Amino acid sequence: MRPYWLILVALFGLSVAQHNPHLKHGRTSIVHLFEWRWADIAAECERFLGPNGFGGIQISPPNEHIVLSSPWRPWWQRYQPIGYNLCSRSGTEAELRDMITRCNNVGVNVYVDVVINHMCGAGGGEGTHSSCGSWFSASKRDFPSVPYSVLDFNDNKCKTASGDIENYGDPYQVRDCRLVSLLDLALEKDYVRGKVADFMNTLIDMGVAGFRVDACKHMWPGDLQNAYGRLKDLNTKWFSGGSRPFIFQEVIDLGGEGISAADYTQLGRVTEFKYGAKLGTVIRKWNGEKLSYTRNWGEGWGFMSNNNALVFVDNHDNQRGHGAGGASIVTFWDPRLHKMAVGYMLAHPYGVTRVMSSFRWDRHFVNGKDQNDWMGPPSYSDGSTKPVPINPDQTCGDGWVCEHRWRQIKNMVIFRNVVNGQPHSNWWDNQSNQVAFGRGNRGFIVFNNDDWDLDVTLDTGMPGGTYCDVISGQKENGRCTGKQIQVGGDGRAHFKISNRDEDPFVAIHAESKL
Ligand code: AAO
Repeated sequence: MRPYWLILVALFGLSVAQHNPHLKHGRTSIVHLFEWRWADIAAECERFLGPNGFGGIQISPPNEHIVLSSPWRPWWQRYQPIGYNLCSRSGTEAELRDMITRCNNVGVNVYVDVVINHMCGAGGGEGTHSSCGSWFSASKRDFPSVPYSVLDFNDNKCKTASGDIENYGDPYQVRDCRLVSLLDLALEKDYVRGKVADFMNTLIDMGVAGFRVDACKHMWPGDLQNAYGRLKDLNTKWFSGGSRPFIFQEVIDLGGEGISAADYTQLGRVTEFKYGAKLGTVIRKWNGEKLSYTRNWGEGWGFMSNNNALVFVDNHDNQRGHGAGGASIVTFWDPRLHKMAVGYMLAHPYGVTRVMSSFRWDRHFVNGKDQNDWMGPPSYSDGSTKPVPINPDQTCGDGWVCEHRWRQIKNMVIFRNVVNGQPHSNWWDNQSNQVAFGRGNRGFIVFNNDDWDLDVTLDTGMPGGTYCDVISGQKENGRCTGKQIQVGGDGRAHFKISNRDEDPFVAIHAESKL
């Protein structure tokens, strides 16, 4: 018989392993290519993400989903599964497989957004209006392509009058009832767990590195643990033997509900929603917040432990008023603040970082609510998604925002790789909104979010020399295209940042040295 402690060690090892994103070549960040077509992602891995040190991508749900006409092809139709066939708005199974292979070949991992809590909405109708054309009936709870039948849903378990979640304070409702009327799968059933695991294992065989698991708050941790336990190790064509899939779970926990993020952290990482909500408040200087208060950013702000956190400035929900975080969230619609917030996140050691890459839509506010928060990606009149064209200046066209290609953000992704493993060091602040910190002797960043100039000499902890600022420009052919920073033999350097600069921050790192 195995000693008890050995089993404990084995279990602990298993779950901790699911916290590891298996990023390659010292890379550190993930980018969410929201609603991109597989063909465009494959090209982006080869032409941009690989060469610029991006570690991985989160892709939109690849499985068969409902196709809706009212509203017209909303982005959120992909959060209403019809089955686990792999044809979606982003492309075919063959295109998905090709993309995963090509991204893996340039060292960029693929993380799949999996929707396993539910199928389509109860009012989803009956017919073949699904992305692979499979017939289904929402009212009969019949999804023959899986197959799931009326026996595989939680309708009998839920105790609310509407059958929907009515009170987030009641964990039973939140897990057993329908989230916004979405048909709630009975993940306590061996059969359902098996179907979910088969779906995820198919993706593991194709070479993905892990999963963003949607709506985890609405599933019992024990059911998830069972399903995750059925997952294979990653494909050894690209990952070393015994590598567990990286799991990051979407749990919105801003405090004050019966369910907390901590219920899930032993199973994998969890999305830290407090991070973007707080950082937005600080960068906007709301509620008396100041950048100088972020000296103890991370656990010191009440966030979950560093090893459990997946962090982001905004996500596909809260950039358009869905999910949680509220008005403080800084998105590409406020580009100057967004670049600063993303820069801060990428410079700071806390968490596994995810950068958002969005599409533009026609915002139309009535009484503070965006009437067009449903709008899908740039599309042709038949509803098919447009490719992502790349402009001569490397930005994207046709409504694709491509924040990840903005020089400041791309260069901070590289900064994070260069300083990986170095401690947070050499903090300085002016007790207001001017702050600076380093990462050991590998990098240093200075922010001026005050309404006056910054003009100060700071101890950077960096070796002496001339460095290119990677925000106003970068190092190119042995010279700086933007500001130049002189670090003396004593590690001290003079910084001048006008509050009117296009981007009021400066960053230097070991590889931006001339
Ligand atoms: C669509 C329609 C619905 C329709 C449904 C079915 O919009 O009207 O009933 O189809 O026909 C996405 C869209 C949904 C869409 C759905 C399916 O966002 O609009 O519904 O696809 O097509 C909760 C969940 C969280 C979820 C989030 C949106 O906990 O898991 O809602 N996010 C994921 C995805 C998301 C997707 C789904 C899940 C479903 O990222 O894209 O939905 O697959 C509180 C709770 C949160 C809760 C929010 C939502 O948050 O804590 O758990 O999130 O409420 O309202 C303060 C509080 C904060 C609170 C927040 C908002 O900030 O501090 O805790 O206020 O009240």
